[in-house]
Amino acid sequence: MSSSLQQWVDECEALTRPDRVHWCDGSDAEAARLTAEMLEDGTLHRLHPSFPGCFLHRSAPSDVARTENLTFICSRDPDDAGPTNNWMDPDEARARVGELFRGCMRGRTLYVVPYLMGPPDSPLGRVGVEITDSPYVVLSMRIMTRMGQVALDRLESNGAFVPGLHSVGELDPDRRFILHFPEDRLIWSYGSGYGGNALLGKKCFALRIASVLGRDEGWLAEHMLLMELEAPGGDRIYIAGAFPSACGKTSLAMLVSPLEAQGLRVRTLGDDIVWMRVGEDGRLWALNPEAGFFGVAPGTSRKTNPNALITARANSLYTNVAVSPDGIPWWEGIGFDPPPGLLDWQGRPWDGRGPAAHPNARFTAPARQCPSLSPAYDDPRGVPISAILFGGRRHQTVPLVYQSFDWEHGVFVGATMASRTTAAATAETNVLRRDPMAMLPFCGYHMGDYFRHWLDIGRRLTHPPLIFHVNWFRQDSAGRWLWPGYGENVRVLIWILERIRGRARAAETPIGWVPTPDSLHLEGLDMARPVLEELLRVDPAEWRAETPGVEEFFRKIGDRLPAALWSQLRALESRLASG
Ligand code: OXD
Ligand code: MN
Repeated sequence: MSSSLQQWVDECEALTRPDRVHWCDGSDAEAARLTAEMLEDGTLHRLHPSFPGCFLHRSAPSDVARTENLTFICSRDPDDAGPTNNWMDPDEARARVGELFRGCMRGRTLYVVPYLMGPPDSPLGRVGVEITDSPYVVLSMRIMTRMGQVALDRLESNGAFVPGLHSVGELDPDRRFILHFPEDRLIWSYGSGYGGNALLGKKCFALRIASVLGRDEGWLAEHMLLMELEAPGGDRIYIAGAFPSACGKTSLAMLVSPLEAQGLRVRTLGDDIVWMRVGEDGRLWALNPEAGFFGVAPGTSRKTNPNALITARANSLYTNVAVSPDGIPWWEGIGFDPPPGLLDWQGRPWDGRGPAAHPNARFTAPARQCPSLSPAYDDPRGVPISAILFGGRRHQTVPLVYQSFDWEHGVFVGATMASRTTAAATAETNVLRRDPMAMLPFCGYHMGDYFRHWLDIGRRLTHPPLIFHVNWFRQDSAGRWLWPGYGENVRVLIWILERIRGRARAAETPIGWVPTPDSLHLEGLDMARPVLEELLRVDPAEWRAETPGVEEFFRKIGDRLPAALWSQLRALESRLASG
């Protein structure tokens, strides 16, 4: 064992004063013992036998989502955190939150959780070690990462790891802090047991700290899904897609193609996080560092995402879903009526008023169980990316799909994307906010430097992926969805594939290349021509109304915003003026 790891564990033990220290090996026996203890103390509840190895967890009602307002980047220089992050002075953070950690594990067990992000033997793989007093976090990390001996083996050969100290504390939102020390590659999380706050391999390491590692070492850590599209004849391309939380990354990554009989099929590599590097061949190579899915349950049904239901049918944790008296999970949008005697997410008999499942209820399920998992999922090299998608929830203005003119314009498209907020974070929902590259809550450094890093990566790519923006959420004037979404999204992917092959037709508009109505493969889909035209419409007047918001956002980023993005904005304005 690495002496620096032992030393850090000793320091954490001295600070938090647990009754016991347990080093996790990730074994089945360990998981069975923790599960039995949590069933005993009521942290977990058994589900129906038709969900083997699955358990329900009900969180504290004030601890149901990521708390962006309590998440801080503690860089030495506040400018390195930039205007889009909360910043706390690192010394102040250590003093203030150190006080909360002092003695907080008395009466509890301190678990040491070594974990590997990325496939074993991948040059991009990284080790993290989480110290936590939550057995629910341990079981979740066992699903979401490659946990235990595999990580210790890797540590043995290289010694480097990202330490993360976590305690649920008192689960009090007034005593909750999610802290990142980018210079020390260190994470401290206190006062929450919720996935994005407490499973430190996920947002804290694989996005915020990894984005800083990527900046310093020349690669990218992104809030993206990763998927494979197989074309008739067996050709495969790989697509990465950045969408804000709870905007359908999981269902897109697990899409069941209605055109499978024609040889068009989608396979899954990841639904949330992608690490990407420039390959020696000048292409962008990507992998999913995670080993599981932490998916939003509400809205998941046999129609919207059958693969997710199958994936989470065994060996999974369900958090804050409703449940029938005999232990069948239920949530809004599951596709069948609530069973009699339903208990809501807090375990109370559901009275039919208000949501039964929390809108951010989750399943935590092993990737290996996903029926559509790509064989390339575990490839230590990752996969070469042919297309990058950016997208969000936009009810107006933004067409179903458009292609950027080139990489730099694509970076502008990603940098200026916006979306309606969802229940994945504790803040007002359904308000439009700029969420560049879907990284607003996850970029561990200054957003202007992050955009520059994207531009630099582009310069190193001799075969850059094409960049697209997609929007499944456009509505008509009566508020009805124009596009069916889910499996039918494959039709947009086909257009993208054909653009890559240089075959699909597109019309040049001020915002980029938009499909001509006849270039989309819509056979078998009942779509009236006026609806299609509305979906693809680019209205210069509506877009002119967008640009002041972009300008305001760029001004907020300040003088670290690359000049190239200002030029892109001015160029867009002039195309719109003549459009
Ligand atoms: C997530 C999120 O849980 O983005 O993936 O909130
Ligand atoms: Mn996410």
